[in-house]
Amino acid sequence: MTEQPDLKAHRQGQDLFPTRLERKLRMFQRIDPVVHVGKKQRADGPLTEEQIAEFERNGFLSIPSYFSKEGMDEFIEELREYEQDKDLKLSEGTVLEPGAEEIRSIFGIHRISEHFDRLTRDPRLLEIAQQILGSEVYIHQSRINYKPGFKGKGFNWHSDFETWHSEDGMPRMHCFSCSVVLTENNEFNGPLMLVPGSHRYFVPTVGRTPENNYKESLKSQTLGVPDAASITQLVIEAGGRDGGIVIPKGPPGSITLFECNTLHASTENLSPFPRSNLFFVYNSVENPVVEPYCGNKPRPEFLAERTDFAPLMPV
Ligand code: 6CS
Ligand code: FE
Repeated sequence: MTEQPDLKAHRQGQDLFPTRLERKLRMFQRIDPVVHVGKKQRADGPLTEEQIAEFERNGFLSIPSYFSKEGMDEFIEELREYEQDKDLKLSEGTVLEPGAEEIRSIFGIHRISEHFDRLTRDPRLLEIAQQILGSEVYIHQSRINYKPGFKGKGFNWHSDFETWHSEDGMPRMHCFSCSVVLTENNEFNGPLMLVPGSHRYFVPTVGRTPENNYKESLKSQTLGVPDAASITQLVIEAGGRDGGIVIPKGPPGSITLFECNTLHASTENLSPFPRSNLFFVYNSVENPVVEPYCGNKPRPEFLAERTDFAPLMPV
């Protein structure tokens, strides 16, 4: 572990989370809270104290069958329609699998569909977001990850915050993702893999970010991947072969909340069946993005909200 970031230098303009440099920097301890409310108000919301404590300790919390399976049907139907929609396939926020015609992700889904927009503001999710972040919130990014059967490729190890900080200009760790399972997630279909406790460290990565990096990184990520030694260290600290990597499993309607800095990855989907998850990234209105810290021009708005930081209102 290296020395902590120099807060005095930060006040003079130095980046608190230096990353994507040519030289390797060692990981250091997190400086921001994980749950952004005091002990007293923590009970104010849908999550129990046990659940909040688990999220704080592990950097994620999975709740199987949070919504009913039937409640997910309308969303799955809408997805099937998107698969047939040629214009949508060509549009900027749609990412295809490397070398294939299959849809990998659709970004900005809450801007495309009223259904999905309403789900981001469903009190059952919105109140969780407010409870964890201790403030009003807005959507920094939304997406559907498709993972078609046989062809769905994986995502290499990364912390989302590392990308959102360097490429989008998200100042601090005051943000988390909510993944909603639309089709069962199991060990065969390329599920999300998380490293418990990894959110407590920031791992700087090596390599300058080229302009328009997102065109590559959303298909296959190479930059922003921590070095093998750091990943190994975090997995060993989390229990190594015994619990160092966790796969939340569950039927449609299950949710996983994971902190913006939790190390995660996923493998290919070699099962015959598609696996679709929805992601809503809730950011605190106190943490709106500024200019990207990597010095590049900002990524497009379908990847990162840059204009509308108005608090989400419940439906
Ligand atoms: O670059 C991004 O913003 C996205 N990429 C990954 C691999 N995860 C988070 C995020 O959606
Ligand atoms: Fe990610």
